[in-house]
Amino acid sequence: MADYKEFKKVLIANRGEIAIRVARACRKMGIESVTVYSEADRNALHVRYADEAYFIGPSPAAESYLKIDKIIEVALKSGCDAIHPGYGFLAENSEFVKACEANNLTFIGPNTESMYILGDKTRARQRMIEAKVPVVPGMKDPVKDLDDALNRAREITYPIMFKASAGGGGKGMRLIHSEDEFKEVYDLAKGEALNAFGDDRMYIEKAIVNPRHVEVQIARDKHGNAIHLYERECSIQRRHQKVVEESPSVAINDEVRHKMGDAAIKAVTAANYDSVGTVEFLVDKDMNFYFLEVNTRLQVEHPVTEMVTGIDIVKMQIEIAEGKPLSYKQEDVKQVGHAIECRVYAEDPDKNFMPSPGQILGLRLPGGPGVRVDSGVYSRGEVPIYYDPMVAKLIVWDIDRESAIARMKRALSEYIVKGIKTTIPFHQKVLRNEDFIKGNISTDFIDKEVLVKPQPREGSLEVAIAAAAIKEYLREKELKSKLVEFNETCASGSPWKESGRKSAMFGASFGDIYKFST
Ligand code: MV4
Repeated sequence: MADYKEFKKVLIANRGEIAIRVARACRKMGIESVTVYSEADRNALHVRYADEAYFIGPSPAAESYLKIDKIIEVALKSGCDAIHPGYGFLAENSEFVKACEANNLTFIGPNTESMYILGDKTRARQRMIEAKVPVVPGMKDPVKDLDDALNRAREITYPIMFKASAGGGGKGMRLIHSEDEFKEVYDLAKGEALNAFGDDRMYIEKAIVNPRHVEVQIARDKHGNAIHLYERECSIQRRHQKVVEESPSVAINDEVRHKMGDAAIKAVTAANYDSVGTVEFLVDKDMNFYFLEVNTRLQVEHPVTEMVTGIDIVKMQIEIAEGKPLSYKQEDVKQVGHAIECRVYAEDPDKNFMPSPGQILGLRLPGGPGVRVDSGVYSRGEVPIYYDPMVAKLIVWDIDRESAIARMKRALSEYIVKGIKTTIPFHQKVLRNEDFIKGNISTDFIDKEVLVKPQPREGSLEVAIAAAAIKEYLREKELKSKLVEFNETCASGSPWKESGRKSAMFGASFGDIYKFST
């Protein structure tokens, strides 16, 4: 009985590396891929990779990648069966899912009902408590008023986390140490939540001190079959942006690992979830784990799980959307070796991670055994200012953590990006850090360990730095446009050879492209 529908053509409503990752899965599966692009992305790599690409509007995401009507229109006109949202943009927008359904297009992701349950943090918590998934000790319902809040906080005991029901991913969250502090920030926090989410419901959780962030990759099909693909350790974050992820986590043992996997399956089953997804947990120093939230999308860090399990998660996600039953049973899923991912951002680690957009003047990607690069950019391509500054992910696999760290160091030393600043040197610093090497990492790792250099605090200083950076950006841009003109007048053969030949004109800027930094 074939109660599934194989897709022939899929629209990818995203850009950059993830659009390419999805298009690769499509090509492997014999599915045609259609991408969309904004003004700033006319020459983007995802546009060149896909089988077809359509212009959808001006550079700001609100006028292009977030335009539901426009994306649906392209999907219908180009004859697609389904839409893959990637991550970010429309990936967790239930209005978009409804628009897909209304137009007979399959949304490659979960059903709207499970998205609704899991999208609201208090609702998700209630569901998990009913399903007996361990949650952080705290409230089941939002606070009524300040008095109620103070009473509940006294029962839970300080320190507490005051969280927005509509928040998530660290947004709308405050750590509070005392009753006095709570009185002071109560109205402020509610105002911020209202402003950010249009919803000021807040609830209280006991604060877990120096927690680790460990998440479990799951997959559940439309027939009720569910598996987990083990965990990812994501404690190395900066301002709730993950920087390095790995699998397995050094924070847990096999017993806890299996308990977490089971809890994750219980969590998604309780929400009648039907796609691939991620269940986030906090882990305390005694290896107790607590449910935080479910990410109802394909995640940036999915490759580390692919490397240790050998499972193509995007293919699995597409097959679930087609209505196929899972092709793996839990006992078929093995976690082998160790994988690490470094997210490469177009940011300047020496200037407080300020975005560093512009033209890439030279690019050399690492390779060799156990190395994977999911990159959304190419040499001479532009990194626009309009979108997330993550330009690529470097993922390595090796037999154990120590070897994987060595392999990542080797791969980072091969990775050369010219023209823009990236977080590659920062990753090299993290990988040399003694606590990281020992696996001694919690969510305050970066602030505590790596950013030892004091960052400017004063407003005037920050403004001065921003002004200097803009000036530098404009200067470089001018230089680059001259360079492109020059190269275009004598374009022939490989651009690499060409840039090597012309390097004399621009001093050392190209001369060292072929040199490794080890
Ligand atoms: C917490 C917590 C401590 N106690 N909840 C941040 C992301 C969001 N998903 C939840 N977060 C946290 N929730 C309680 N009850 C600490 C964090 C947290 C954190 C979690 C994971 C990774 C990095 C973090 C950085 C700061 C705070």
